[in-house]
Amino acid sequence: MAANAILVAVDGQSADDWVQQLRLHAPGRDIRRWPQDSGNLAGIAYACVWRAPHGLLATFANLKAIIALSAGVDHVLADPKLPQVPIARVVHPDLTMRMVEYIVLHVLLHHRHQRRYDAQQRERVWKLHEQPPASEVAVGIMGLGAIGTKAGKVLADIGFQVAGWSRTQKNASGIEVFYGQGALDPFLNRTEILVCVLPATAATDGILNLRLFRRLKRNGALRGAYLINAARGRVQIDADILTALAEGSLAGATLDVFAQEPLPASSPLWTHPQVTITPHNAGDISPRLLAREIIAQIERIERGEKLLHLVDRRAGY
Ligand code: NDP
Ligand code: OXD
Repeated sequence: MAANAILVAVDGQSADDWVQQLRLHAPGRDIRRWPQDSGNLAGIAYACVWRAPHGLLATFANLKAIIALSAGVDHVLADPKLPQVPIARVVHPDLTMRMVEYIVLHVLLHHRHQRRYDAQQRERVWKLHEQPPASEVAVGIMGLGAIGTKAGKVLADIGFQVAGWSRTQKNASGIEVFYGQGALDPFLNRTEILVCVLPATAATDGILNLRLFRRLKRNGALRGAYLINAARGRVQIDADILTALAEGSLAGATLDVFAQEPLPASSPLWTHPQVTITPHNAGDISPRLLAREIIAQIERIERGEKLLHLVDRRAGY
């Protein structure tokens, strides 16, 4: 019999949710949960994965496609035994908007001095700080894909001067576009609040480093440049963030992602007064809202159609 089972291999708590929601949208289908319910591995045709152990996918001899349950696919592409089947990732309005919420929230927390007011409240201090108009603050977004473009448009609607940086040329209304390595410095030189939503690839590893922070424009009223990294921990160098904060090339940072997650308790980032840390929750993927799309992806393959949101293995995203 031809392989047609769907396997959910998810590192974390949502595996049961995924299985339940996928079954709801494809009643009667053979949907399994790794590892306890993997069954005969030769029957597995579709693997839905989030941080599955390396080497696992290679044990499914009849695999037809890999569906990453995430926007970023670095966790899939890092598998040295990755089978040569198509890989799709998540692009969904719910995930995009959650990321946009996070980005706008943290841009505004900095822009409106909210962290300073929080500290003042603890000390019962009543003191105003200069608040520049959004139209005089330059936000720069690294990564003008599904998430970066939408976040840029919302920030531009609020009134910020928004620019984006991508690998290839883009057209996005309300956003000044810079692309390619040669345009990175001009993009940084005009950017006061830097948002990173790049994928983690060989080309972006460690890109958020001291050299880059020193090229950012410092906004006097906001006491310097600000970094928001909601991409992947691999793209930032923690020690360089600490140095940049100490020397003033960064006034502060919001970090959602880290090379090691959970961030070790020993990291000095936890207690740094200018750093805001969140536990990789900028975007959340809801099995309830996404399961229908995942089943639709599988049905596309079964109709002989191409997957949507295919990953380009060579580019790494
Ligand atoms: P997309 O693939 O739609 O966009 C990626 C963007 O990055 C594109 O504009 C691409 O350029 C650009 N890019 C890639 N490589 C380079 C490079 N070397 N130099 C310049 N630009 C580059 O991804 P999404 O917007 O859907 O997601 C972006 C990332 O956000 C994910 O890969 C993931 O790591 C992260 N993420 C984090 C979440 C969280 O909870 N913290 C949740 C969701 C996503 P081009 O347009 O030219 O291809
Ligand atoms: C993603 C994530 O990439 O949740 O979707 O980080």
